[in-house]
Amino acid sequence: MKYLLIPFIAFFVSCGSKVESQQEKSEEKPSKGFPMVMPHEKPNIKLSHALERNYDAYMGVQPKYNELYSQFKYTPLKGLDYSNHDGTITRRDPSKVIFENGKYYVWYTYRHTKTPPQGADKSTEEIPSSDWDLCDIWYATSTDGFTWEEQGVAVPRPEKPNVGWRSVSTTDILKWKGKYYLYYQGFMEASGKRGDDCPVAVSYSDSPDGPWTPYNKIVIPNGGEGQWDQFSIHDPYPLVYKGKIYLYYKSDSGKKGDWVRMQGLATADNPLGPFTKYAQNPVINSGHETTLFPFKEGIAALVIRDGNEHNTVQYAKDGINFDIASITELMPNAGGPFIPDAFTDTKDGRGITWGISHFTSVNGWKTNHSILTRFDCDLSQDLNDPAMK
Ligand code: AAL
Repeated sequence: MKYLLIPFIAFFVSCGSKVESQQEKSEEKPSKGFPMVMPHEKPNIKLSHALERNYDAYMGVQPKYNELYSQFKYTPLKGLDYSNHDGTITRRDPSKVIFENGKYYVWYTYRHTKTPPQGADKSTEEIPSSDWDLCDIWYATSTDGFTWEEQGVAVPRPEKPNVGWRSVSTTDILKWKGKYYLYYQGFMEASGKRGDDCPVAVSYSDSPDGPWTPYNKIVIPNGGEGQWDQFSIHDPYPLVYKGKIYLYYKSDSGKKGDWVRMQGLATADNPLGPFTKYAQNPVINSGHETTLFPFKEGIAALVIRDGNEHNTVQYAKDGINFDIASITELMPNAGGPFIPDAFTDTKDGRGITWGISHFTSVNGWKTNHSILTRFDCDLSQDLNDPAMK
């Protein structure tokens, strides 16, 4: 008799296990997939590689929530003479903007030559090879950041054989213990004749209005034979961070027509050096010109023109290990931002909202002159923070 019961028992056991598995299933509440309303915090569900990146890499799940995302607006500068467009005058590669003595200051590459640039082969003592050949460092001041008054030369080209006798260009400013330092590229022959082998020189002053004393020594030398920064130390860009001078720079490695532009870091305890290059340079794998600023506890970078990661804003919590924080467009070439805390060794960088950059006019493939412009953006912790204006 009892054997007759076995199938009935098996049936009820299987139902029970079905009920149990349905219960288990309902307890598992199988994922409905990624939710319709994008959560701002990383959801506790299995994500695709791209969604993992979306939560782990960027500062915000969409650009509008990302503090390090911005687009850029441009405004011509009033007060500078823009009447000349024959290529004989250029203003380009502005420094960061500082605020001293109740006004803003900016320094930049200035060229006024008889002819527009003619390329390295046709260059002479008077004919420039490129837009940044036969240049001096000039400066301008402003009370509102829109209308500027050109003050004239700050650092002229020195006499031969001093560093920069051919051209001084692409300067940036450092304020350190009450003194001012202008770092710049010091060309010893026309750019393009391997004159891009320029190292970095520096002049110093007790006032942003000068007079400036050239140190007349190379403070950041070219890299050694075969090193990535052998041929050029461009766009010197000093900040004060972790109690030191963090000077970022760009180099062109590779060969003519196939340049690779990346950014390195050199640090020092004294503005006149010695500077120590970071052992794992380059620290940014893309970018042309250098634009960086303290942000929260780290350093942010505008990675502007070249390389796989051009058109990105990047961030390094330690000022060294950079990751992409956002992707953007129409970035300010050679941007020189106004950074209220560039030299305060801040532990909570406020960011940037405006600065000076340049546009370059190109005849065919030749760059023949550039003009300065103002850019505005929102890469700040608080756009309405009065300190950012
Ligand atoms: C700029 C900068 C450096 C180069 C030249 C002038 O974009 O990278 O300064 O030497 O071009």
